[in-house]
Amino acid sequence: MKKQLQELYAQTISVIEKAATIDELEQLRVKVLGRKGDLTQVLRSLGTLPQEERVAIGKLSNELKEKIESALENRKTVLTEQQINKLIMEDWLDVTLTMPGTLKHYERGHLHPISQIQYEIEDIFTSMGFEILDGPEVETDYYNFEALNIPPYHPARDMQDTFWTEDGNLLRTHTSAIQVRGMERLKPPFRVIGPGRVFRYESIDASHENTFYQVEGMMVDKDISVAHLIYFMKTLLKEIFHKETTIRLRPGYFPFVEPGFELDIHCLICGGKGCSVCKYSGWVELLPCGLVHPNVLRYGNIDPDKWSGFAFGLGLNRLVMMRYGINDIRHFLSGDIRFLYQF
Ligand code: FA5
Repeated sequence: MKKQLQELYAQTISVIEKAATIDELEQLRVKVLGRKGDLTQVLRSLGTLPQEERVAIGKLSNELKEKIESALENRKTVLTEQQINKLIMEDWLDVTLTMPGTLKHYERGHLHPISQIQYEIEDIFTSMGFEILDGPEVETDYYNFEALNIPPYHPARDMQDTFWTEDGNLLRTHTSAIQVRGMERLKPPFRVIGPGRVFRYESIDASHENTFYQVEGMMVDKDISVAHLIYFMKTLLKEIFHKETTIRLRPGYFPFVEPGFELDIHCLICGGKGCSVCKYSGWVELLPCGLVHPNVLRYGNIDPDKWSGFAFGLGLNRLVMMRYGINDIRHFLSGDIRFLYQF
């Protein structure tokens, strides 16, 4: 029996050394040391041996069992290390890898065309001494309408229908709300612009969105006149289009300015021939403006007998459309990456 045990041991050790996977080791462990394993059977049969032999064979069996267990453990450690090294070699990732490399196409993002032009406008106005203001997109009725000389009963509210929250606030319909907040905070003289996103309950077409961008502008000083207003508007358009553009100024009604104007630009999509963007009129409404109404100055705690000002509300989407010849406002929010890649 001693010889049989030693052969079993030698055989087991040789298989352990050759085992290539942890699974193979486990199968071997079950075959030799499991409940019905070869060595377990020997230990079970000890009772049939004479006393002397039983002690010697029992001792030997236990020694060999311990040696096999430790050989299994050692081999398992070696195989685990090999497996980890293999994974490291095969599955590694070079986090410093950029083009040129295995990546065929490396996409770089860029600013949306509306942001690009907004930043250009901010540069133009800051170079002329204007400060940039911000305001909340969810506004109160007071800042969006009331302080702009549009009381609750005023029909001008109908032109700017919007989305209301359950607590009586609204998604601002124009950036003019920013000028009211600005007047409360600043002491005249001052010059500010307020770019931002605005919302309206609107029928969508080639030149109307329900979510679009405006840039508000306001200058309050002594003896501000329409001449100042036209100077700043012309400077803005010249800087943006890098060429003379044909504009027209016509009377326009906004309760917060008096007199009020609509500044239209000759449609650059169709060259004035008529298209869906200019509604076949050859002109695009771009820049309503006017001299600030005395009531609005009073709401902003500014004395209209001492100070006067102009204000404008530029339609940013339409300006970008004119600059790049974009023939439908819906492209801006379409999320179509082929559109965005062009800018
Ligand atoms: C206003 O929003 C006034 N707050 C502008 C203003 C400010 C007048 C200061 C006087 C003094 P209006 O609703 O016309 O005005 O909008 C201004 C510009 O936003 C329009 O000329 C147009 O270019 C753009 N706009 C208006 N509605 C839409 C729309 N649904 N989609 C895209 N652009 C629009």
